[in-house]
Formats: sequence, C-alpha cells, structure tokens
Amino acid sequence: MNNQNTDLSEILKHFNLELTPKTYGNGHINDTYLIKTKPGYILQKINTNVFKDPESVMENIKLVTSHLREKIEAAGGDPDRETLTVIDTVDGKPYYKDDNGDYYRMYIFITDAKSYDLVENPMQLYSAAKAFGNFQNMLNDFPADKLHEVIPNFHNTVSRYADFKAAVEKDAVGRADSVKEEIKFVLDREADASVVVNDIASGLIPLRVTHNDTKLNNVLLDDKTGDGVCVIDLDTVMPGSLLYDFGDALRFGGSSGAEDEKDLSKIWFDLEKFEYFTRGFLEALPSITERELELLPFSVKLMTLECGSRFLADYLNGDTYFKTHYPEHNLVRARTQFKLVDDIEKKHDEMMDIVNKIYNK
Ligand code: ADP
Ligand code: GN1
Ligand code: MG
Repeated sequence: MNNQNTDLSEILKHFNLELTPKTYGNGHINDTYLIKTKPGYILQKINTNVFKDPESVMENIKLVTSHLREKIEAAGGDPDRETLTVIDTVDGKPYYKDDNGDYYRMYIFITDAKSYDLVENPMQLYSAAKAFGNFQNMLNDFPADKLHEVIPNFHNTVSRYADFKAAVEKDAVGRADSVKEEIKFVLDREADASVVVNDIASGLIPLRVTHNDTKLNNVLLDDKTGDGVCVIDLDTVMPGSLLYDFGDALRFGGSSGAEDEKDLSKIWFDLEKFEYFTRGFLEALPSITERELELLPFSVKLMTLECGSRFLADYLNGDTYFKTHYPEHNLVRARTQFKLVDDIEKKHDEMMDIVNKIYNK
C-alpha cells in the first residue's frame, strides 16, 4: 500500500511540480503526501482496492466542490480554504493514471489549520459539528442523482451484517476461533441493523446528500480560532442519512480515547463531548425531522457497531481493507468500538435527554 517503489517525482511532473513529497496524515484508506511548496499541495494515491472506479470518485468530488465553492463565495468566504480545490494535471484531468494503473490526485494544502485524531477539548467537537452541519446544509440543494454511488451500500447496515457473516463463515486466515466473544457481540445486535435502513425505505427518514465519513480527522480546525475551516476527505459524499454523519462523527469524537487504544479501561463514551457536538450540529442544520431527532442517540450506537464490525470483518479477512500498522491492529480497533457500543447502550436515555434539552431550547 505504500509507494516505496514508485518514483513520485515522475507523478509530480504531470502536475507541473518538482519537489519530493513526504507522507502525511493518518487516514486509513489513501496514501497521502505533502508537498511543501508555497502554496503547498496534497498528493494522494487513491486506494483502488476500496474505490474500484476512481474516475467516478473524482467526478463526484469535482461536482461537489464546484457546488460548495459557489455557496462559499456567495457567503463571502474563501473557497480555496473552505473547501478542497482539485488541481488538474497538465492534460486537464482531475487525476493522473500511471502506467501501473494507479490513480493520483492533487489538492491545494490548506494551511494554518489541522485535523485531530483525539479531541483535546470539547469545543473542538462543537466546531467540527458546525462544520459538518454546515457542509450538509450547503449540499441540501445539490442534485443527488448526479452522484455516483462509489461504494454501494456504504452505510447500509443490513448489507454490512451480511458482509460480516460472510467473513466469519469464510474465516479466510483462521482467526475466527480466537475472537468468538467479539463475533457474538456483533451477532447479538443484528436487530439494530434494519432500523434506519427500513425508515429510509419507507420514507420516514429523508435521503440527503451526506459526507458519510465524518470522523474528526476529516475536518480541519483553524489553528488560531479553533473554528471549523474545511470538511475534507470527500470520497464518500453520496446520498445517505443525516444520522450516518451524526453517528459516525460521535463514534470517533465522542470517545474518551483513541480509536486504537489497547487499554479498554481508558475507553468510554463521553456525554460532555456528545452534548457539545449535538449543540453544534443542531445549530448548523435548518431542519431535522422528528424521527431523525428521536434516532440521534441510537445512530451513534449504530455507526459505532457498524465500524466495529467492519474492523472485525477486516481482521477475519486478513487485513485487506484498512491500513494496519501491526497484525492485531484491526482487532484492537474493533474492541474499542464494542466497548463504546456497550457504554452507549447504557447511556442512551441520558443522551436522549441531552438532545431534548438542546432542541427544545
Ligand atoms: P484518507 O481517505 O486516507 O482518510 P484523507 O483525504 O482524509 O485520506 O487525508 C488524510 C489526512 O491528510 C487528513 O486527515 C488531513 O490531516 C490531511 N489532508 C488531506 N487533505 C488535505 C488538505 N487539502 N489540506 C490539508 N490537509 C489535508
Ligand atoms: C476510513 O478514510 P478514513 O480514514 O477517513 C473509512 C471509514 C471508517 C474509518 C474508521 C472509505 O476513513 O468508513 O469509518 O476509516 N473510509 C472508507 O476510522 O472506508
Ligand atoms: Mg480521512
């Protein structure tokens, strides 16, 4: 998954740049490099194991960022800083495909802002929530039918359960026996999987254009003010539910610790973080339906369960999807998610009280 054998300077020529890039960031999917020119650039090798059709990914990103640029300009903002800017190749394409069939893309590097892997203070959650809520707002008039479904059923929790069971069944690398307890944890909660999916199908929950990968390190916060500057990692912008963005953001940001913390006694769901995020998100959104509101706490559990089951499925499949840095990495990640699910289940009613307190104000 890394580019040890690829001469990146060759790739850079196609973007009319020369400097050697350095690996950058902590994403689990793409290979990211920083080019420290002025302005700086972000070069990414798109993960084609995850995104089978990278040209469609780039088409989506071009459409979405053009739409966002217009909105940001109309509001008097700075579009080069408040959304991603795709740099085309010298041939005028939004990606470069090399002779190996690998795809590279380039963005302007957004300075004086950074993304966080761990929350340092709860205000960061308020700021991130405003940015994610506002992002969704700016896309509420975007024609959803123009978007390719780049990963089908991305947050379809019913189909995620089917994938999980298939991974258990196949037991490709003989790890299933050693994680029986974790497998049972997921299977015991299968009934949860259909709640949001069914409500979307019946029209009770509206389909919106959503980000679908709202973890805290996918939003840049201003170094000086701490305010949300730019929502990044737009690979998975697709039709979805507001609940996916809300739940996934709190899965990550509402935790007391890192996604791959090995000491589970350090992992719990933090209600103060939940309150800050919920306040920011609801302030930014103009409207939310009764059913969405009612399911906000549940969505945090659902997205955490989904992510834990994906980490565990990847562990069972032999670590083929997420980047891992040691053999048990996916299992460690899965366990933090399950610890959080357990805690969220216990705190559900308190979370609902917080939602009601904020919304009725
Ligand atoms: P992945 O899909 O692997 O998660 P991301 O697109 O999220 O990749 O990029 C990885 C990291 O690189 C981000 O978490 C962020 O820290 C940094 N990053 C990505 N794009 C930019 C950008 N345009 N400006 C500044 N930092 C960026
Ligand atoms: C991946 O790309 P990144 O690191 O922001 C994944 C998300 C998971 C997340 C878990 C395209 O996000 O769905 O929730 O890891 N992205 C994709 O940390 O699968
Ligand atoms: Mg990312």
